[in-house]
Amino acid sequence: MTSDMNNVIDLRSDTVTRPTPEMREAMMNALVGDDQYGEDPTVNALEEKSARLLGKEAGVFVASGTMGNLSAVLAQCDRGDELILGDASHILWYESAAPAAVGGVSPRTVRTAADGTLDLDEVAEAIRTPGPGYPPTGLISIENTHNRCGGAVLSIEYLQELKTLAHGQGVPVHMDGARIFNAAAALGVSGAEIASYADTVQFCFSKGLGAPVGSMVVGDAGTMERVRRYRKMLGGAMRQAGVIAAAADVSLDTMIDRLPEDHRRAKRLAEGIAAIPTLTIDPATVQSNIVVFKPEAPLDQLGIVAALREAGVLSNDFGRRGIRLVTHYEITDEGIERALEVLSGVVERMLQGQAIHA
Ligand code: TLP
Repeated sequence: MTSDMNNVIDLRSDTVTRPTPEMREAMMNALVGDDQYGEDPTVNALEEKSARLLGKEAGVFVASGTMGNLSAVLAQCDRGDELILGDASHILWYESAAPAAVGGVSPRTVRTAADGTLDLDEVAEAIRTPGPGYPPTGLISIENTHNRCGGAVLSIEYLQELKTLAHGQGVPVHMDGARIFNAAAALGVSGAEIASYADTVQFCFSKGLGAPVGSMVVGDAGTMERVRRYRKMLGGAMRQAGVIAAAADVSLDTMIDRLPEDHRRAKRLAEGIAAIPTLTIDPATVQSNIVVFKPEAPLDQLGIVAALREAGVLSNDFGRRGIRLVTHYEITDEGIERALEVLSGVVERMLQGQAIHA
């Protein structure tokens, strides 16, 4: 059953996607074993396939993107180390301060630019020189695509420069690539090309790829051994996890190539929104499947989110950044057009209401 069939257009996130019939079938038939003995063939195959796909030595299947990011941070930072990351990054905003709270790793934030990049001079300045009073820089984390920056995609040139800077100072790079395949689709390059500029990458099966559960951390074999140990410590080592790995495997085979459809629909959504008075968005900035627009005064942002919900269109209040809409495989062309009609009706009614009360 899709969101459209339920008559609700759920644009809150691509995390809301439900498994496809093919995924459910694969889950039903999955070969399983005890993964903590390394005996789940479906998990083992998924880890190998994911590592291969991203050009890395090894992979570790984890329960969520948050667990993937955290175990990658713990594997590469000691307590008291600093983690350089953007002030708009998902790790900083939405992961319950996990690196600090769980790992004793101190976040050192650098401004995130509108295009999702961290200014390289600022990063260079943030990297510590050794000294007894300074916390060592353990890791630099970047996000690609960038959630709070409206799905912005980091360019290959930028990734190259960041890697050169970081490695020049002996600091590894982690990529929160929850949506790395969206980035690859947007740039027309392979996931492996993008991943080659980071030491570790976390990506999610449970977002645009439509699988119900799971993320993967990939990197060199030694670091992945450490990730596996931290996954256990975090309570994330599973048993017959092949049941969920089977759906993730189908997502790699069937969902990556269709991501450009989501990007096309996001673009159309952005263009439609740009044509509605008092809503602000530059469609040229929409590079992947995330659309963030800003209602201008006198429109009330929370009022719009509530009125949309009432009319069966679900969106996300994104604070000062505006309202976030995310396209995914359950959103059709008709869904986009209907969402635009509803949004334009909501705005029109609000503006009329304002005029009456003026
Ligand atoms: N993002 C969710 C919310 O947490 C905001 C969403 O709806 O977009 N990295 C990035 C870039 C993400 O967008 C997310 C989830 C995660 C990590 C965390 O993944 P999960 O939710 O699996 O822990």
